[in-house]
Amino acid sequence: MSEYRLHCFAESGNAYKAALMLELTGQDWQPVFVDFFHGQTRGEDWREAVNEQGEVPVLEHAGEKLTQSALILEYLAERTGQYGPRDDAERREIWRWMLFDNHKFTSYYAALRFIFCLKKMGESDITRFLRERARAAYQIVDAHLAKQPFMVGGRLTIADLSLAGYVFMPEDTGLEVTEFTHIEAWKKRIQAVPGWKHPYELMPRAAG
Ligand SMILES: N[C@@H](CCC(=O)N[C@@H](CS)C(=O)NCC(=O)O)C(=O)O
Repeated sequence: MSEYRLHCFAESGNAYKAALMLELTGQDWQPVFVDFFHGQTRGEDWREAVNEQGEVPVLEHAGEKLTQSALILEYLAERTGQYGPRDDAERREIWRWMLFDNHKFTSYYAALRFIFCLKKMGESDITRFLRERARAAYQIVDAHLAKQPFMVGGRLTIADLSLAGYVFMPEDTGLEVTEFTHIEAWKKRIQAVPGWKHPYELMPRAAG
C-alpha cells in the first residue's frame, strides 16, 4: 500500500490541490476514488468512516485522516520541506491567501462550475451572482500577480497550489478567464514546474 492515500475524484479542484502537491513533491501516493456524483459523500456510512464534514479531499497518512485542503497542504509542506513558508511572515501571508481562496476564489468559481457546467442547470440569477463574485475574486488575484510571479515570496508555495485548484479545469463557466492575463501567465509558470499534471490525469473519474 502507498504511504499516502487521497480520497478524491477527478472533477474536484479541492482534491487536485492535494493531489498536485503529492505529485510535485514526489510522494508515494495513490488515489481512492469517491463517487461524489452518486452521493457517496452524502452517505452516513461514508461520513462516519471517512469524513464527518462530507467532503473530499481526505488524506490518509500514518493511521490518521486529514481533511480540508489548506490543512493538508500545510501538513505536506511541513513533512516534505517543500513549497512551505521560509519564516513567520510568509506563513501568515500563505494562510491569508489560502483563506481568501477557500472563502472566495475557489468557492464561488467551484459552485458556478458545478451548477452551470456539471449539473447543467442553465443560466439564472444564481449563476449570474456566482459569476460576478468569482470575477471579483479573480480580479483581486490577477492584480496581486501583476506585481509578482507567484502569490508569496517570489516562488511556488502552497498558496499557489490552493488557488490553482480549479484554474486548469476545462469547462466553460461563462467567466472570461483569459482576460485575466496575469493569472494566465501564472498558470503557465505552474505548468512548467517539473512533474505538473492536469487534474483529470492525476485523479480517477467515474466510468461512463
Ligand atoms: N474547504 C474544503 C472544500 C472541500 C469541498 O467543497 N469538496 C467538495 C468537492 S470539490 C465536496 O466534497 N463536496 C461534497 C458536498 O458538498 O456534498 C477544502 O478545501 O477541502
